[in-house]
Amino acid sequence: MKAATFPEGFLWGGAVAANQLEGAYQEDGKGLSTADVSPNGIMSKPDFSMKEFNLYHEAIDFYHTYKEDIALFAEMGFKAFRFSIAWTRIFPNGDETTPNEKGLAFYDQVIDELLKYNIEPVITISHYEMPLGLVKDYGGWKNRQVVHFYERFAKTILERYHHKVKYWMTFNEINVLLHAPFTGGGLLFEAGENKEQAIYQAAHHQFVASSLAVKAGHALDPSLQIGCMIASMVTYPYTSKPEDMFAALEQDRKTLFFSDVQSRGYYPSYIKAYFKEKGIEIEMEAGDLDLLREHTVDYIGFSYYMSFVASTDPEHLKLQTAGNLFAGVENPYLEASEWGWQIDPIGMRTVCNQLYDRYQKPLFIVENGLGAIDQIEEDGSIQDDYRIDYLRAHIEQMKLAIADGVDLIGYTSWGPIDLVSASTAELKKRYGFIYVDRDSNGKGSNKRYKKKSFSWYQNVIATNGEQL
Ligand code: BGP
Repeated sequence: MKAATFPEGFLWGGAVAANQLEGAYQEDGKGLSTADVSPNGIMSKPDFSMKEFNLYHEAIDFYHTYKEDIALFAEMGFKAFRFSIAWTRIFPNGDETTPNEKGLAFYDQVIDELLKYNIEPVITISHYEMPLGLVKDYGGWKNRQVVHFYERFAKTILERYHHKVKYWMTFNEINVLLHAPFTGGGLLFEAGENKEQAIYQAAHHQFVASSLAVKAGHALDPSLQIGCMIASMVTYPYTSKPEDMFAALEQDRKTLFFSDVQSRGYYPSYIKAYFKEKGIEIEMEAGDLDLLREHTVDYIGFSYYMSFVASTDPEHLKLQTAGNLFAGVENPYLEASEWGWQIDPIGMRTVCNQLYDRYQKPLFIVENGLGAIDQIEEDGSIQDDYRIDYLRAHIEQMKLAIADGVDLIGYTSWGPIDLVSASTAELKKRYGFIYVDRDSNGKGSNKRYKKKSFSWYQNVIATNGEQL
């Protein structure tokens, strides 16, 4: 094993998203978001009538418990905490010209609470939600006007917090737009509409919006670090058949296309060839391509949960497994979580190397973790050794990636406190070091308990990853 250590100042911590933990979905002037009409998670059809029970509405009530929750993160020794700002707390319908002061006041308090403990706030500007008003009145990200509403939102929070917050991300898992277009872009389709055309047009609008946010942030302070964030989806060929290898490469390009544009600043030739083949034409305004080229991201943020497999053999294609947002071909060498996500720590080292080879920019792993069912014992303890094993194995591979020469600046594991899942809208799928007594029906005391992994992670951070 190569000798490796984590650099000093490595950003250990946890990551969450507003809609998955805040609750208080109509408090202090907040408007409805796409998450508020998605009771069954991001892959399901929205319920505009809002008749179905929606766990996101109350979530784990972080809006009211942030102080005690942040105190627990501080006890674990967090150096960083990644969270998103609910767009609808700041611009309830999305197209207002003045922000909602009460919404900003909430994030003032969250940020100050983090700084009190020397925890670096890391902000995702948009994480899997947008104002429902922008969907109903404008058609979501299909519409160019949404770029300007996003720009106003991004500028508002950048101006307010740039003195206190150095690390930003423009869109969570931007590539998920291809797989969950309503969650990723507020997109709904008419019968017969060319979906791919609409999705890539929306992606272009998000790229422009992302560059405008980078531009605005750097104008305020050139030392701000503004990154992209992709759901990494490294793909293995099922066999060494050259056809399988090429299929894997093509599948990876569906992900890397997004970081290519955001980090290199131009549309790669392979996607132009693909657009040509499919008859996809992207409408652009004069100056768009300059903007993309001039305002690229400072670092590559990504989530990593699992790897994927590609095959061209119809027999192999039948071997499906569940996964982060879409099913794929099962990998016979890997075990899977209770939700069918295949566990592959070495894949994380591979992704780190691939992304660093490709972009030569700092990497930030901003999500990783194991969603599992936890049991409270009679003495109130939660023995989540399976979670510790998962995290340990991944952190070991991160260490090796650093030894490989990768510039990795931080690791924020997903859901340090149990929260509502994005893909299935459940609370029984838990990621936390902190257990929340609330079930998928919203029942329970909402009390917090420390799991066994709590003190384990505390020691990992205290020893800067030396003791796993
Ligand atoms: C990512 C999302 C997160 C998060 C995580 C875990 O795709 O960025 O919001 O929820 O996956 O997924 P899930 O909650 O479905 O288990």
